Amino acid sequence: GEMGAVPVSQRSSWATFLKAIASVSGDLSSMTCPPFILSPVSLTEFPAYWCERPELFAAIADQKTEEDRTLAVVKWFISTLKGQYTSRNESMGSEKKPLNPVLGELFYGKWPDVNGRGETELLVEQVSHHPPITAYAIENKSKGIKLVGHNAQKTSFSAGSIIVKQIGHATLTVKLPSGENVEYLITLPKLRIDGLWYGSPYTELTESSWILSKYHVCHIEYKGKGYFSGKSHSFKATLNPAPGTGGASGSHVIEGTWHATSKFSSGSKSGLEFHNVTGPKEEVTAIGGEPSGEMGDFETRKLWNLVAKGIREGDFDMASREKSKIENEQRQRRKDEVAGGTTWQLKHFVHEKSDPTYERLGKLGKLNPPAEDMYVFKENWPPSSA
Ligand code: HCR
Repeated sequence: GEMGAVPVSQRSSWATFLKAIASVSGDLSSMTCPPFILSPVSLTEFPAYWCERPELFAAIADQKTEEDRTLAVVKWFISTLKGQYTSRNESMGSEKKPLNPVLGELFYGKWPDVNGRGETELLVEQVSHHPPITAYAIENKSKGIKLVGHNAQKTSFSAGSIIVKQIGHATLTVKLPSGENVEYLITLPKLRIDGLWYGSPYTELTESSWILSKYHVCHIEYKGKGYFSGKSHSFKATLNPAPGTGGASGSHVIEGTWHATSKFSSGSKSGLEFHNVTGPKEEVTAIGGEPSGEMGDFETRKLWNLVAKGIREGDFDMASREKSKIENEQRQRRKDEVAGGTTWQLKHFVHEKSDPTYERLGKLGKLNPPAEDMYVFKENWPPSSA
């Protein structure tokens, strides 16, 4: 077929890129792409997609029963998928290659308190460069809800598509009025990026992911065109009581398309609307992380400012010059560390080899792998203004 969406002058470089990804597998992040497919946004901004419907996040805390709470978690989770996986197609015309964050890159943001839902804070840190790993914490303190997670990607190429296996997980902790903390382990779906040859990549979700707590097991299956309902972006979530809870609540099935709406059925009730993301979302407000309220040199929008400007305005010479500056600076830092016998210190997270919550709750979904590492959030943010 024709490379319809690729500017004529970039077609041979796009073909070269596609041939290269077919042979390089594992990490696409540092591969050079033709300009038309570059995004001016760094991957450190992506965790904001978890909370673009802050009222759904806050609503988790307002539920009275374990079952309603789990359903609220599932509803919030499903409602994040549209932003996570289709928003670049809406804002930039297709999926694009995000900026590859540097080690220690930071992003801070918040969603304001509206109608008593409480303020939600976001903090992101790039905790590894090779391979790229991003850690984040999102917290609504007034509601007692906190999401902490990290993610990395392992990419491969199959039948003309990029397959992205997501590594990492998130844990949502809800502090109940009784003082009890309920944890939900959230795993991440697999992605297939199609439309590559034409130069208009888009994402479809495949296989399945889980939301696991000591009370409930929710398995979410993803299918594209031609399955379940025949529609793109379809999913089917099955929610059951966790083994050993005595089946205190029934089984529920939620089906629909994650970028639009879904329906809930349970026992005699069926066909009730479950989630609906056809309405507006609320983008995060970026904030400076310095005590003065300014952005520091490692904060993504300051660090990549000129690269992003070049990409947005079509000045790719400036973009690539400024990108080289950042990369050279990074190489020099790593050399200096080796020479000085020091290592980079993370600001907000501590890396641990295992995650007890993942191991404990993961058994309920027979997760593979049965164990994963974690980045523990140091909870020292924001610095208390004395
Ligand atoms: C795979 C991907 C980078 C990673 C992006 C992730 C998985 C990051 C975590 C978010 O929570 C969800 C998310 C959404 C994105 O769909 C996914 C990106 C899609 C493309 C990008 C590749 C590294 C770029 C491939 C290059 C192509 C587009 C030319």
